[in-house]
Amino acid sequence: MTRFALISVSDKTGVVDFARALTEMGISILSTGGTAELLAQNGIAVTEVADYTGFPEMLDGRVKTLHPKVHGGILARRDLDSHTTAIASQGISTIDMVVVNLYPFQQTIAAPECTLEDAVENIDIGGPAMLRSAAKNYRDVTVICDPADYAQVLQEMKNNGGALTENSRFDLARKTFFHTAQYDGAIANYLSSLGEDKEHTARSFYPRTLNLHFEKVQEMRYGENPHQSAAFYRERSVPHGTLADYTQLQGKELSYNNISDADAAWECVKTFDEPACVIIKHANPCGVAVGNDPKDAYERALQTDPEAAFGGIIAFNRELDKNAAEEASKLFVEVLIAPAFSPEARAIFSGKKNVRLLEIPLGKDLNEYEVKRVGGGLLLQSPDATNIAVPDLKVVTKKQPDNRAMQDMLFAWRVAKFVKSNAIVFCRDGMTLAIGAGQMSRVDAARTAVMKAKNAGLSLAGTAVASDAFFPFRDGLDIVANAGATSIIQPGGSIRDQEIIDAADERGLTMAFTAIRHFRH
Ligand code: 93A
Repeated sequence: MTRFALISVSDKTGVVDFARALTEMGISILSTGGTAELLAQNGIAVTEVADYTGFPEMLDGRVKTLHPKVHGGILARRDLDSHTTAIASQGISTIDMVVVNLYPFQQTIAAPECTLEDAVENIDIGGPAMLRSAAKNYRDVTVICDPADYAQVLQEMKNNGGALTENSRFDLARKTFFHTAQYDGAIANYLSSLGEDKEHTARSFYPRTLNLHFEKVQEMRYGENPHQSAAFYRERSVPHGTLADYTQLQGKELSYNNISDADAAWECVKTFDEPACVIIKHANPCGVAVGNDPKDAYERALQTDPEAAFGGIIAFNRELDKNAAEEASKLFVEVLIAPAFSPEARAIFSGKKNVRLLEIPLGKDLNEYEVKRVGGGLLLQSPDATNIAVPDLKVVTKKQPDNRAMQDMLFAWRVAKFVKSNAIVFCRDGMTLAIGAGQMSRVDAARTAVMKAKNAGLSLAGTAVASDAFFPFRDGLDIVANAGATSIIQPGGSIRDQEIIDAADERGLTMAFTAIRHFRH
């Protein structure tokens, strides 16, 4: 019996070699216009679908494969006599493999000059119909929607007498329905992002309806607490250098809290250009420092709060080398993250089987949206992507900052962005000295930071302080000044700004406004 594969692809990567390998296994190829032409040019025997159906491609290609001879051949159950006789009586052959990838809708709409007409023409109808028919009939048909699967399919066919196992066909079917759902989701998102104007040209960043598609990476033993279940999902195309781009080199399975804290550590450390180290506990930094090298940065970061760092998550923005690994291995840590680990560093941690080592490429890409679940709903926002520099600051006090105060303020501001609100961060010489995080009042955030510095035996004399939002009253400012701070960086924008500026002048401080706020909840 002749076996048929139907191949119809927009992305023609690898299709010639794949089709050739199929023909060498005795499989006959049916194909659509452009794909058939390419295969024929490469010396592969191919029958055009139009010749097989006796029906020409029409309507500028809108109708190419939407024909009972195609869909009957895919959908017929081979185990039912009624089905096999029905197709035989109509001269329909079974189609045992469907290889389709779709019109590039997502790439089309990504182009800034894309019109609604371009988008509509790139909505594939026949392709998803074939994919869905084949996936539905996975017991008898192999469906391939991704060129990345060609090699594995061929390998399995060779090892398995020319056919895939039912398990593999099921996996491919599942992948296919995810793919067509994502494709339709992209179309729905696009159409519901269009404005009400006649031309539908204006597009909103936030569509009226939203389809999000994520793939499960793992289920955890539990969630934030042992009585909660949990799973981790990853986007189909992960932004380069974000947490989900990780490779785990060793260690126990990542937990829910590990992943959440590792994300905070990594997002913070990657904002620094110099060698930096960030130590996170319960989603807040408990030590951040830059240094001459990773070891130096680590030792400085650890000084802020060695008590809290116990069982923490540590991230570096440089390869973790032997020296830094030796130091970090003295502390009980849950996760270490770096863009690379030297062989010596790997060897040092190989004796500590429980420590999870995550390698993540350094990259500046961010999520398209930040997402927060609320009861029955979802909050979306763009990521907090701003980083300020010296020219963005407005010095509001009589006293001007010297270069050192300026650098300290910028460093403190960078860290404050990653501290849960209300946040007060004391820094000096590229390291944190005290962090007050997650307080319901700003004055308590200041008190907490000062108390923590005292506990750690650290002096706050001559420090810069960052406040993630404006001081509503002068009390918070007085507390940080009493503790020894000499410069303050904050957004400004309070109705009492003048009162706060006067207080800073009275205390002989220098203060700069950023006009940007960094709430983080
Ligand atoms: O215009 S369609 O929606 N109508 C169809 O009947 C149809 N059949 C296959 N698009 C259709 N296709 C798509 O054509 C496939 O999904 C594939 O992306 C593309 C391959 O066309 P060609 O082989 O001519 O390059």
